[in-house]
Amino acid sequence: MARYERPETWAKCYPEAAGDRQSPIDIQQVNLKSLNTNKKLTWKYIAENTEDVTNTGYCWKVHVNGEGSELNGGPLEDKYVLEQFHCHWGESNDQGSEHTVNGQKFAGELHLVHWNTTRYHSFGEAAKHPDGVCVIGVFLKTGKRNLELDKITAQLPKIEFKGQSAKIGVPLNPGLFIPNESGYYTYQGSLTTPPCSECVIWIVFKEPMEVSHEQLTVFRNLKCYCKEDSCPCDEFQGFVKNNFRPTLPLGKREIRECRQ
Ligand code: BO1
Ligand code: ZN
Repeated sequence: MARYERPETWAKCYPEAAGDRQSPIDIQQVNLKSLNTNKKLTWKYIAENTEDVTNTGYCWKVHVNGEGSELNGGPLEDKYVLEQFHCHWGESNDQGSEHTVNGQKFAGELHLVHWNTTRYHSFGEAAKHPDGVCVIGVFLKTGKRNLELDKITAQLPKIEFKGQSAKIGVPLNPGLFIPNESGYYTYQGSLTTPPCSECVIWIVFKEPMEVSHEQLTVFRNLKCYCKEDSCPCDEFQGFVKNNFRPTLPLGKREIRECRQ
């Protein structure tokens, strides 16, 4: 994406965005089936492998060296490794999440993006297959300051402009963002930004993580344009906020619930 186009226009350039397995969705109680598995969902991340944080012009994104990380069990048949994590947020605390629950929006949503290393050799290859990617979604709600997230917000003033990156500099365990003892919802969907590939097994936790209003304010100070006036990208002004895609129809899909 050269610049942030409205989601309604994505399908012109990215035909998959008009498909019938798109994300996000509204997770409605009436549609839930229970997840029948005796495999517990488990994850392991290496705090030292969290590398740098980038202002993409659309969100902040932390790149991870997936070595030694592992996500499996629950609805997953294979082993997945962490590639990156990023957030979506609103201009105010009453919106910002991509998924909604019975129509309710949260202040934001963290996405931990994994790909299937049992079957595929790269993220790019995995993204061409229906079981290639697994994204864990965790809702953000305002409350206590999140100390692990502080390691990211501490860097954001250094990457005010699109395209800038900074080292995290300290070990950061993304597993600490995942709520303990929380059930989750799972369904088959897509990437929520172009190319909107229909390759994602979504796992959306029921329990939100708490972040402070001040931490969200730091997110909202990121700019969606480059520092150089000469930059060819055609975005000149504005802050990164409301970077969530509206929900799309569930269609014939099922949402399965794991009550924990
Ligand atoms: S999301 O988690 O559904 N919001 C999402 C949306 C888009 C991507 C990932 C997650 N995009 C892909 C890019 C790839 C890149 C990969 C990992 O992210 O299409 O080019 O390798 O960073
Ligand atoms: Zn996302």
